[in-house]
Amino acid sequence: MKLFIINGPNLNMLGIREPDIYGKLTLKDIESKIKLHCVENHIDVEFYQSNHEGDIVDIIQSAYQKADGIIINPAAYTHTSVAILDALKAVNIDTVEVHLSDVNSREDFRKISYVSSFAKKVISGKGAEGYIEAVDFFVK
Ligand code: CA2
Repeated sequence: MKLFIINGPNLNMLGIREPDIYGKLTLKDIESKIKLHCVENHIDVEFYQSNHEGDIVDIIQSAYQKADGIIINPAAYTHTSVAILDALKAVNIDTVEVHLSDVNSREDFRKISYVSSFAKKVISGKGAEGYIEAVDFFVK
């Protein structure tokens, strides 16, 4: 079992600002937690982060015939990107969408997700634990 974990724009700034919304952990801290959980469950994992929509499309395409699952936090592109949705549909790999914050209790524009129409599961508002729950989707 191989998983791609993909994080979108500004998530490289985690732990630096807005800890009240996104928590105190840096992206590296979160990736370390996920890695440990994957090792314990004999899962091979690769981490990606990009601030650029086209790069995220390229990463998703590179998962074709390589990954068994994708865990993605598309960040702001969640609410805008048909390109990311189309890339996920093109590779047709089981996908779990994760958000650190509870997007449904924030601004109305955050309630719209293009990716959700393809994702097998959406996890929102559980902080870093959301990524662990997403890995467990592929374990069980
Ligand atoms: O809750 C989430 O995980 C989001 O995907 C995070 C995105 C936001 O646009 C989505 O609506 C919900 C924003 C990530 C921004 O990350 C920051 C990190 C540190 C400081 C400021 C922003």
